[in-house]
Amino acid sequence: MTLEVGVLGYRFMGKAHANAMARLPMFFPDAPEIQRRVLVGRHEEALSDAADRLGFESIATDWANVVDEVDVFYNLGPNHVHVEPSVAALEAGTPVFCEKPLAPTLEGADVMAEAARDAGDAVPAGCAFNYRFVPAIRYAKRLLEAGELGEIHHVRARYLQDWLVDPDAPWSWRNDEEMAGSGALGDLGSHSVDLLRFLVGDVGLAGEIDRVSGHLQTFVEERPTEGSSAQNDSETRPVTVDDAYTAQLEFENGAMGTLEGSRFATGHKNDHVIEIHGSAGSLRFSLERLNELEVLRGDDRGYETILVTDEDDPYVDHWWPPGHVLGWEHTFVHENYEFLSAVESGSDFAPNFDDGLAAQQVLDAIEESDDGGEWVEVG
Ligand code: SOE
Repeated sequence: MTLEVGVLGYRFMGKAHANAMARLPMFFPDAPEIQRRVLVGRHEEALSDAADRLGFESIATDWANVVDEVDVFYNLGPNHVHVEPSVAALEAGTPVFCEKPLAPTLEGADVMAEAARDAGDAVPAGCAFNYRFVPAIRYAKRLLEAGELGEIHHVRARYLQDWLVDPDAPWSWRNDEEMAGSGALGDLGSHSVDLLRFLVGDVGLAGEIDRVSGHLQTFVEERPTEGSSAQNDSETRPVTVDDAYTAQLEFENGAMGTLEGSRFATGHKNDHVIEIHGSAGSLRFSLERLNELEVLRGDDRGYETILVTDEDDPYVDHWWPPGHVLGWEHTFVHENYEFLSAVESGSDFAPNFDDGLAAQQVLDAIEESDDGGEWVEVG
């Protein structure tokens, strides 16, 4: 059976997922056969160009006409269009793959998770946290699950970018609370929270994040609209989200965590680092060196760098001979493979909408803590 896929959104994420779909038949021959059936967006001309480039058969300017016509619906639009089309698709019994963060608000994420539960297990609803599909991250999870780090005491994640440090960088939907929900917190923090939940969220490890203390900061309060510049007195729009955030976490089993995310970290382009310390060892992962995992065991004096590029490492056998490293785009191929396979077999996919909701609950508690100046319980 060929799965007909409809995709809403044709910019950054549209490109990343279309590229992944195109790679599947070449590198994952057991993946379901798919047809890039229809690309959905608002501006017909740009949409047509994108459909040609990304290999879609047709275009549509109204998602409502698409969600029950296809076998799978991808929601890759800005955060404020995540809720309505995803819920409509699930109500029509169409599996949904939605970009992160699941929704701009906790209320929206709740509605989406409920729609996914109502649709039932045979209709997978995935939240596209692509970093779970980095081979080194899955390798780290295996180590943690095997108890090789022992009892977990500290977890740390920082996700640093710098694309807003220039006050003249143009305003976009990502600077607007209505459309994005939050700033660095939702965009970058959702990845950090999800990875920590994925790695140490099991009851046998640190468990879930129980309570948080958060701090949000906006460094530049307004930005020029696209095509104008703050210097020449031109039009500006207010920035209504955070540029950066920090948080302290307490996990169910007593482990301590710290999070940091910023769009103002000069010189850091896409720098996501995870560190975990347990009673039997420590590990360190950096997205800038995503083929490596650093592991320190017992009382070793330093970290050993493990190259996660062997044929028995997760997903590597599908690509090149050992040592022929993978990149950022491969994470999308891996998640598309898993998601579409789940659609074909009508089985659950993780991360699902409940995982998206769980991340949103942590983000929401961080914001509430910043507002009230106190620790906040999650959920
Ligand atoms: C933001 O700059 C962004 O594109 C995020 O939206 C993505 O989720 C992240 O993977 C890279 O950075």
